Amino acid sequence: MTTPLPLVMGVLNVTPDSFSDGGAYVDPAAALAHAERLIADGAQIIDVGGESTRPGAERITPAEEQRRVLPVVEALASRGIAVSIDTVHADTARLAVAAGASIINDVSGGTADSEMRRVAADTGADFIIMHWRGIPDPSHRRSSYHDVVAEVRDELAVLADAAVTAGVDPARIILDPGLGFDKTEAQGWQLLAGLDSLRSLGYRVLVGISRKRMLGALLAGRVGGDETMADRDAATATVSALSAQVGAWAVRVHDARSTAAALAVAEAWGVAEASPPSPGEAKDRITLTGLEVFAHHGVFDFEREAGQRFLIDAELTVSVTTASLADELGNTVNYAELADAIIRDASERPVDLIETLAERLAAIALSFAGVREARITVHKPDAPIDAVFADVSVTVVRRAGESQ
Ligand code: PMM
Repeated sequence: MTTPLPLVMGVLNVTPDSFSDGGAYVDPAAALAHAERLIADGAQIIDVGGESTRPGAERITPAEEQRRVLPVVEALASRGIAVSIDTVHADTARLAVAAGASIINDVSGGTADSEMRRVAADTGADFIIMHWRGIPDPSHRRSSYHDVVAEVRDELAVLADAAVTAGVDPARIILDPGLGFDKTEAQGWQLLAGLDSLRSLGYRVLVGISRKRMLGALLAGRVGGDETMADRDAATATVSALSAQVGAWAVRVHDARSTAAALAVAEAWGVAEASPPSPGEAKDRITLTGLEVFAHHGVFDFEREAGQRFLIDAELTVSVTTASLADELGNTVNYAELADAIIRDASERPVDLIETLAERLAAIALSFAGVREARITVHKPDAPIDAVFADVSVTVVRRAGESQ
């Protein structure tokens, strides 16, 4: 996997009647504490919503929505937290951005309020365009599609074009297939499997499946007893990992911790896939740091004459298996001999550049039996620089059998 991992957008519903966490965070102090929990668990963005889009939820006035969300947005933004405002109201979006939000998350994709696109354009905020056909209808009267993937993609493309025509920078647009919003469970899975098609429009893509009914329907009968929110969080985290594999920009989740764990797995898997070790390749390390040498390297005459302190770090990639199995020093790199060899070489034959010295020391490290790779850092902490500084160093990494 070469694409970056999706960002984790933590859901903060400041509503008394939200889909899955209704009522828990209406109090601003509780909302802030929950946001901090989400961040500690691995969220990078907090999506603040004041009006539930749950079927049958009470619609509220923009003024009431603003009363709920603006203090929370302001408090989070003032703590340096990236905030997204989940609203279909242009006024709320504008005030939230003024209070520090950097993303407008409109589940109506800019269709519910005729002013929304203009606000997105004027504020320059990121603009999430979600696909919907109205407040979710559990009886799925509006869920008829011939080809849900193509239709959702094409309808989102039209909404994105409308936003661009209104002056929104295309780089600010994020598309969201709107899982659960007039899509049956089967259509939701088709949309996830077809995320590549949505990505082909060239915009960033957000996935919002967290705790939704389609997960409940999937898990019923697949887990012992009644399925729980924890089961839905585990399933959400799995979707997050799979979304990482298709290059989603972000995942919107209620439980950041399980998704952060799943993304860590996706990352490790992707890294290993991108650079598979050749069979039997060593991955063990022997590391020697802060080896002090007094020597006369440098471009100035006074450096050559007076000499100064150099500190050297050496990290060798080897296999220690044979040595550890036999517990036998002769089967590994003797670090005392390595230190002697480095000190001997570094204190002799002065050169102008620590680059040259690092190169030379890497060759010495590679000359030890079994060393596959040498990473050498030469620090020159007392270098003649007319400024206060902590350290200056050069690192070279050389592999056995590769000439640089
Ligand atoms: N789902 C909900 C609310 N806002 N925003 C985006 N962009 N995508 C979604 O899927 C989405 C959303 C409803 O879920 P909640 O009540 O759990 O927040």
